[in-house]
Amino acid sequence: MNAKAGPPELQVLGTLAVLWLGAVTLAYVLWQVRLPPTCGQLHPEEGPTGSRGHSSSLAWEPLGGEAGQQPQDSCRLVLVESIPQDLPSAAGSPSAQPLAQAWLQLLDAAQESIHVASFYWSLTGPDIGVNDSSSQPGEALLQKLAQLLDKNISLAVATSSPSLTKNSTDLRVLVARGAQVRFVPMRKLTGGVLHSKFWVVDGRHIYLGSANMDWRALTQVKELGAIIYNCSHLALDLEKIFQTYWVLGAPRAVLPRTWPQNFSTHINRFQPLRGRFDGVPTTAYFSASPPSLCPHGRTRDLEALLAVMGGAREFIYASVMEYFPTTRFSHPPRYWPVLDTALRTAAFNRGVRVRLLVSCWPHTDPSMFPELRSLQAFSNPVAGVSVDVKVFIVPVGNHSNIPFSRVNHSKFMVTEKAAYIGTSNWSEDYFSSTSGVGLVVSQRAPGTRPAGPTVQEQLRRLFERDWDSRYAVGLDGQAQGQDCAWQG
Ligand SMILES: *[C@@H]1O[C@H](CO)[C@@H](O)[C@H](O)[C@H]1NC(C)=O
Ligand SMILES: *[C@@H]1O[C@H](CO)[C@@H](O)[C@H](O)[C@H]1NC(C)=O
Ligand SMILES: *[C@@H]1O[C@H](CO)[C@@H](O)[C@H](O)[C@H]1NC(C)=O
Ligand SMILES: *[C@@H]1O[C@H](CO)[C@@H](O)[C@H](O)[C@H]1NC(C)=O
Ligand SMILES: *[C@@H]1O[C@H](CO)[C@@H](O)[C@H](O)[C@H]1NC(C)=O
Ligand SMILES: *[C@@H]1O[C@H](CO)[C@@H](O)[C@H](O)[C@H]1NC(C)=O
Ligand SMILES: *[C@@H]1O[C@H](CO)[C@@H](O)[C@H](O)[C@H]1NC(C)=O
Ligand SMILES: CC(=O)N[C@H]1CO[C@H](CO)[C@@H](O)[C@@H]1O
Repeated sequence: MNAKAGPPELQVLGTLAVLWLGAVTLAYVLWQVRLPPTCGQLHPEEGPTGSRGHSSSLAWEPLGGEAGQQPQDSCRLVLVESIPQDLPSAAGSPSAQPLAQAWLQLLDAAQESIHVASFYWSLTGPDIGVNDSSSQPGEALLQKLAQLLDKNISLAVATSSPSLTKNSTDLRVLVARGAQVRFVPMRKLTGGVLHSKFWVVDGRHIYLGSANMDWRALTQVKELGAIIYNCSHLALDLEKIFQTYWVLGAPRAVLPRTWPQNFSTHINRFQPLRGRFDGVPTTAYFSASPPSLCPHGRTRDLEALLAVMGGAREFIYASVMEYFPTTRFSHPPRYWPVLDTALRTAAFNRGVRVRLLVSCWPHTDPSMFPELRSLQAFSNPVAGVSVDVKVFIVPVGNHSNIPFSRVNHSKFMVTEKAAYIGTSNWSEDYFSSTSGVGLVVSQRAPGTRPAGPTVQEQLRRLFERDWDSRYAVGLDGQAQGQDCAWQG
């Protein structure tokens, strides 16, 4: 798992570079060469079943070639975020579309079906016994879903079992209106939880991000995600991940030793979907975890992270909720330096500027701080090794009545080449037993016509906004690893 800078990696980087130039012939030749396996071996000949889902032709289409692209596939990507209430950013600073607004807009686009993969549901104040006006956007979302069910739009929900929120009535309300809900017993199946958070709407629009189906995710927690509209190729691929949960949520389901062929994918790290998003040449793929939920061709989440880190030549900026180069839930705990090593290697071997922004809130395990200080201590600017760690503290302010909120929950990483948006905390368990998904997108600014900033540029600006804000503090500052209470 530790293969980061070995020859196969270089070979793949070479492949990508060639693809950027649009030299499809050479790429095709390289494709024939045995590439290292992703979750399973790639089987280029076997097409996924289903009509519009065939992706491999598009995957190898030269950039700029519109031929063969379905007219309905004019993908459009929008970054979305939640900023906790009363956390003012500097005026004029960059921002993404507010998540609450973006979700309602996405539901407005729904005509047939909505599939939701979720950790838990808690969309109303009473669900957790809190009376606070900031629960209103969550309640509006629940109402909207109920209205869509009344309009015969189907809703299928896969969610983790046992549920975290026993008091929540959300799913019962939706089932009474006709929603289908399956509880996926991840603890029994893989020893983890279903931690994925995404939507597939009409098999053509998607949302993916850090936000739980929780009203606090809309007003009290910092979240980041992406919505991609009008992109059936990607949507049908994400739907295959949804289907893995759906079948595991059926009564008496067992983890298949090998997933049936119709779950396999051709869209992955080696063959990302290639197309134009709003006219901008784009590659994109999804990763998944744990490995047992990766059918043939699906890139593992950990592998995607390592590939994005390994590809960086200028900077790696990552925002995560927690960072442990160890296991978290297994006993006895084990050291697990995979991501830590990748960051240090990038900084040391390639002079990549590494910045890690980790969340800090009253529930933070203080044993994270020695690990963060160790990473920070690796920095040696004189020798050209630049590694910086800060913690992000959301002031509780007058919101102390709301439990488990006021925290940065986003999980993303950005380099000069790619944006990664995921759902996993950064410690071993999230990649070995917990189910998660990641989206890796890379855009190339078209030289010719004016276009907005690429997705990685947009994400870099959001990261720098947070990094430079007063809520991000260095390890020698006020966050001495004790309680992460805001004293500003
Ligand atoms: C999706 O594409 C249709 C046309 O095919 C267009 O009318 C619609 O506005 C697009 N939706 C978004 C959100 O871009
Ligand atoms: C759930 O409901 C029970 C009984 O009403 C209550 O005692 C408990 O505090 C509630 N739990 C939460 C998390 O709101
Ligand atoms: C919630 O709080 C508001 C005012 O803060 C109050 O008017 C209302 O009665 C409360 N609702 C419940 C169910 O306690
Ligand atoms: C919803 O579907 C049912 C059965 O398919 C049908 O009887 C009903 O009229 C439909 N309602 C609407 C609003 O389309
Ligand atoms: C594959 O086929 C099986 C059986 O028809 C079905 O239950 C499953 O949902 C399909 N999987 C996908 C990803 O479509
Ligand atoms: C909470 O604090 C914010 C700013 O810190 C203020 O605008 C708001 O009015 C306060 N709300 C209450 C109910 O005190
Ligand atoms: C992710 O990390 C946070 C912070 O330590 C922790 O509270 C949370 O339980 C983790 N997520 C899951 C799904 O376990
Ligand atoms: C409101 C909310 O989403 N809180 C969550 C913050 O993140 C931790 C870890 O994922 C969850 O346990 C909380 O429920």
